[in-house]
Amino acid sequence: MSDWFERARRRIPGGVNSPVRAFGSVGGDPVFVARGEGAWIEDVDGRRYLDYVQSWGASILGHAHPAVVEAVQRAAADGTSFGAPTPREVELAEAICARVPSVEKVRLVSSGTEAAMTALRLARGATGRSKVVKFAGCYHGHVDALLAQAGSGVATLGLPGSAGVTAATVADTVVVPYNDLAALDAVLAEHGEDVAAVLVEPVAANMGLVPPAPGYLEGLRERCTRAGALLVFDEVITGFRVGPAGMQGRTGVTPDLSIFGKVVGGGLPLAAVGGAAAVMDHLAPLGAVYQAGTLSGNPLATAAGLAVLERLDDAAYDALETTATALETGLRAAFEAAGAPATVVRAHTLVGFFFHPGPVRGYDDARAADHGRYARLFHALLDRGVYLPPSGYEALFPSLAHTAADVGRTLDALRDALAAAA
Ligand code: KE4
Repeated sequence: MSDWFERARRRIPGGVNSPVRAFGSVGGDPVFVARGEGAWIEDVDGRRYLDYVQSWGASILGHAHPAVVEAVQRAAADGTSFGAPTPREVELAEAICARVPSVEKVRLVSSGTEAAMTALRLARGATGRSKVVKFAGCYHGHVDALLAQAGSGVATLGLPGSAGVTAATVADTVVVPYNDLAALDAVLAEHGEDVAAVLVEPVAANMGLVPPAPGYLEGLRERCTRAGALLVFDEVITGFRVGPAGMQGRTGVTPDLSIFGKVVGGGLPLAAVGGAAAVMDHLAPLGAVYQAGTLSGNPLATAAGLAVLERLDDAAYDALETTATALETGLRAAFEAAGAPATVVRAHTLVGFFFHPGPVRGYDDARAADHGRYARLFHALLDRGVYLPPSGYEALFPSLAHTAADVGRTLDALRDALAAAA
């Protein structure tokens, strides 16, 4: 065990500040990162890795992008936080609204969890309804009411998905399978009048990468409109990643509320919840839905977010999609050549794969994949200088700093790792 991990475990539960970092899904000790630059990270022992985690998608320009570093340094020199409104929060709110037509107003917070929690409370406050529907395998942060798993059968109320979450807290949470409109119909038939929100990742990326089936998002939109429930897109991963207006921009399906994170904060603690003014104005101090945060709209995070958004033009998204496509094609060819039954998925600029013959339509399929094989490949690639997400239930996040040569290097390492594993 590395010295740092040993030291960390003495003072931090599991040695990490977020469970997925502990390598629990893949085994072994986590890499302790000393620094990052572009597509690369360097560990405390000086080993370098091509990084496909990129702070779970936040570092879309790559690590330590000079424009982001300079924007944060300049902001820090003027003070790190005031607990008072600042111009840059307005500029970032305007930048989000300019990119996402469905967002007329936005509230900035410090994490995706906080954005999801706010969206949930806002949906309930705005509709006066209690139930919220989420989808098995989708993750929206560690909000108590959303740490629920599908009860037996599909339309039963949620069961606590974590210790410390009471049955009462998830009593109004209904969990149904992703990509299954009939399951949602059953829920709406039973609870429709009392459903405040249907919360969905428009591309699921927390059960591995599972795109919506054709017509699925349109089906959610139609059903929410009919039931009077708010459709909430959790675009924490897809927002500003798959395009300037996230999946709602790519599909033309317009949610009533959206939550954003990661990219929009440029790797600093910032997330956002946005939507029509008629809904957003229910938030305090205007409305009766309370929500607050000491560091919300933080001057450093808004500087980083603006520095990133202004560099995400059409050419950037084209370049990112080219990189993602090269990865997808190369992964598929390498697995086929190695005779490894795998399903490679690309959702615009996001890439993922399962050791599963496919199709992978939802959480049950994702869990049936060979995660032991993923773990072995993870370490074989780590030994070859490629750092994949330390879990088969995540997605790969190529950045704008990943060059064609980096993708080539990645695929060379993959072919070598698969041959060694054979
Ligand atoms: P945070 O509270 O971790 O900032 O965001 C929660 C969240 C909300 N919605 C979606 C779609 C998300 O993917 C996330 C967080 N993503 C995970 C990785 N897939 C964060 C990694 C971690 O937990 O350390």
